Amino acid sequence: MNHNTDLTVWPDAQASQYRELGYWQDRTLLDYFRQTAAQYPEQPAVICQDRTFTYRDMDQHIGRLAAGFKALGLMPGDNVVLQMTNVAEFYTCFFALLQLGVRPVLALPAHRQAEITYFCDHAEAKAYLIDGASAAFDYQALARDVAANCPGLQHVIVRGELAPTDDPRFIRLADCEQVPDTAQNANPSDIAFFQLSGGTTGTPKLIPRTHNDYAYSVTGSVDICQFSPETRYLCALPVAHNFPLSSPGALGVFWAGGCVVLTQNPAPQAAFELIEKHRVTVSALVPPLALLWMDHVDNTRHDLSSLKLIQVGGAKFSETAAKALPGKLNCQLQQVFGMAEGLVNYTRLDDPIEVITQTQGRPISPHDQIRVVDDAGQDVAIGEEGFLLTQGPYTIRGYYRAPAHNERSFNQDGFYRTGDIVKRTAEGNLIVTGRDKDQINRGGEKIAAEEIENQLLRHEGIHDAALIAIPDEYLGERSCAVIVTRPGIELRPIALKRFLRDLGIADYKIPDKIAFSEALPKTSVGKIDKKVLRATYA
Ligand code: AMP
Ligand code: DBH
Repeated sequence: MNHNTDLTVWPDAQASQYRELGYWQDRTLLDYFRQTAAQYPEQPAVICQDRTFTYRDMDQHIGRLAAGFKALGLMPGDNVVLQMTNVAEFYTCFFALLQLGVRPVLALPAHRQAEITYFCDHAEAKAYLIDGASAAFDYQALARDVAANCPGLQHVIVRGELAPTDDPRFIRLADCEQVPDTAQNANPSDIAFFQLSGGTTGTPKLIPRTHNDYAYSVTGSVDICQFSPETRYLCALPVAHNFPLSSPGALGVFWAGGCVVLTQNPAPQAAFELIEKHRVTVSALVPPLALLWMDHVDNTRHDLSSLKLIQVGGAKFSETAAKALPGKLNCQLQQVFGMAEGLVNYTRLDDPIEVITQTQGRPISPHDQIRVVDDAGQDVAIGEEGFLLTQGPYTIRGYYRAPAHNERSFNQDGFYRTGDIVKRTAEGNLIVTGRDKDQINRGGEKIAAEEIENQLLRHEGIHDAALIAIPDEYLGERSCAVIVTRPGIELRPIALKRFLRDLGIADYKIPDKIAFSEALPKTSVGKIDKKVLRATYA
């Protein structure tokens, strides 16, 4: 095995097998896009508010941006942080960077100074690309703070008009466009970009995805979900997230020649209007959004009859909700259980309704290896609960520059320890029943408990802190911080939330609830006993 800390490669035997099977095609992600662009140049590829981009438009923008990024000095193997809202420029920037062999870290719009600064430092990013025209948040102000703390950043590239700044590193995205350059400088078996892990540790982990492995996950997903040139996909989740990017997501749409309709606002009113206007056929939702859409569908005047399929994933969708969705939205349901590290499971469109409502589906590939094991690492029987381990043609073998963490997250045989507790049915479908990782899944948004605990412990009035999940009707889980203050100190929840926000932490990671306790319960080995805490605060 290659122990390069940047990219842990697949063993030679597997790599050759994946090539022989045709899974790894040794083409870049941009090659797939360009193939469609050549086939359907006039077809709309992306609708972004009142702008429609055909495949040819997109292709030309990509070439112009690639030329401009190259002129700025971005080189193959450089890393950059890409933080866009749901706008067409996310895809043009993404592909332009990939064309040059420059590797974007796919930050989420919710990330703030703490996260972005960490990404810039850890990846030694040369540039930071933002949506400076967002009405929802001032990303230019964020970028000024980030840039002040990251001397290694050479460019801040801004979609929209530049706000006044003395920092000469700021440049408009539109000013990057040059005479198109289509020459690629990317190696399909190399890192294409970085996804972000939901995380379980003090610092977020970067997930290196190669062209070969990612392209295969998309191609496999397109087949399973039957995307075609008729597909009109409403992207209501953040564009950079693995689910709407690749399962089959926007890339799946591009592979098939369909059209991505973007929305900044996933709420029912806005989404329903777009579904009617653009005759949307499919969308991907997290469970709380699916519930919200279901709640509002009876009161809408919009015609949703074009909808054929709603995918739900990111967190467990209850069987009750799963049963109700098809009748409510008058379309099919597909459950999707995936992870940015790789493995994606789908219920199939022709599965019996019980499978669709009661399971989270089965892997994309016949060569995804699934193990469900007990504490001792022994395989459990069908129908028994166990820890899910996996390896396969599109599941990573290691995080980026995290050797100590990799020791724990992968076993000797290269299996990724997902941290999910599942049961496998006789037909091979997985049912997610729990979690063995110290993470809160807040309606699909993952929070690493240790990351927030570390931040809380920076407060001088706090002696000890634990972040736990508490049940929530809509979100599935909410976060609760249990705090032990130092003797004689009194703290108010509102002040603590403010403290975390001032540290520049994304909003969804701020604890929903803050409770105070005299002491935290400990296990026999002296670790905080979160089971007891969860039972106490549920
Ligand atoms: P991430 O590591 O941030 O990509 O999040 C992946 C994790 O989300 C998985 O390991 C699961 O814990 C959770 N997850 C994703 N989809 C589902 C689903 N359909 N049902 C239950 N949990 C899910
Ligand atoms: O939660 C996830 O990360 C996820 C869910 C569905 C994912 O990465 C995916 C599909 O690809």
